[in-house]
Amino acid sequence: MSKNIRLSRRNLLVQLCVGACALTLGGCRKLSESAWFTRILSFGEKATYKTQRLFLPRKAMAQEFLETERSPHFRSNGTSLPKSKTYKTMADRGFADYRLEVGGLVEHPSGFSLADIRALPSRTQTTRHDCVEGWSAVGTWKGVRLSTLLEMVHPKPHARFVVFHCADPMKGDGSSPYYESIDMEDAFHPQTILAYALNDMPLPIANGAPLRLRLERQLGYKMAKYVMRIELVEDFSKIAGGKGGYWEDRGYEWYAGI
Ligand SMILES: Nc1nc2c(c(=O)[nH]1)N[C@H]1C(S)=C(S)[C@@H](COP(=O)(O)O)O[C@H]1N2
Ligand SMILES: [Mo]
Repeated sequence: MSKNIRLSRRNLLVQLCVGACALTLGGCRKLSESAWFTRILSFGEKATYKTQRLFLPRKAMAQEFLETERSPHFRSNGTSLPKSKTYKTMADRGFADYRLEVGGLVEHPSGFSLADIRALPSRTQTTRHDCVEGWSAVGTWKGVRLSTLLEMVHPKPHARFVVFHCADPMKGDGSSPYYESIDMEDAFHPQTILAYALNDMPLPIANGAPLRLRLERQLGYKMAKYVMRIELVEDFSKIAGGKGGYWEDRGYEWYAGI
């Protein structure tokens, strides 16, 4: 191979890297809530969603790490203890009467206790969590694949999104519970799990006990903690602010790919 070809190849690689960094940079910066930023964001969001759908194979896996690479401490962010009486009572009883409701556009709406969920086949994965506020942490998560639960309830053909309703009210008056949504492609991704353990211990309350979503190819705010109810829908425009998530209703991108 001539020197020239090697050089130009290197150049191309550098350019590809710069391009890739530019694509992910949006996810590294703390989001401003200003109107102009939100407008730019929603343009970038469409571009990122399309670019990722174009270049990444549909089932591309997020990087997994060794257990020895775990962060010494997996911090908590956002809610660390839901301010709801029902939740606190449930937590005091060790979540013995917790039931995950799965309904909406499904043939068999169902409820699952934690024991039911723990009895299903599990998946364990050590992954890096990236928060939009600029911190990351590596942790080992164990849980049930979301696809396993969905296959049990039989989604109807027109179900397009999975909505996660959480226990934590985001307003002082107890209203505006945290919520999130993902599409069916991410819902059936093998690394999309509902986790009940972190670093070989039962999931701490600070990290979303008894059950939290892990969605390894998107940013932290997509990974709903304290999941109480899962609803399959054709469209989320009638739920809360209509943008598919608590932070999305406040200007964050719906597809937060890393
Ligand atoms: N129900 C709920 N889920 C949530 C949040 C929240 O405040 N409430 N915060 C999100 C954000 S911004 C991040 S970065 C992660 C933090 O997860 P951790 O507390 O396990 O670090 O949870 C996400 N899921
Ligand atoms: Mo976050």
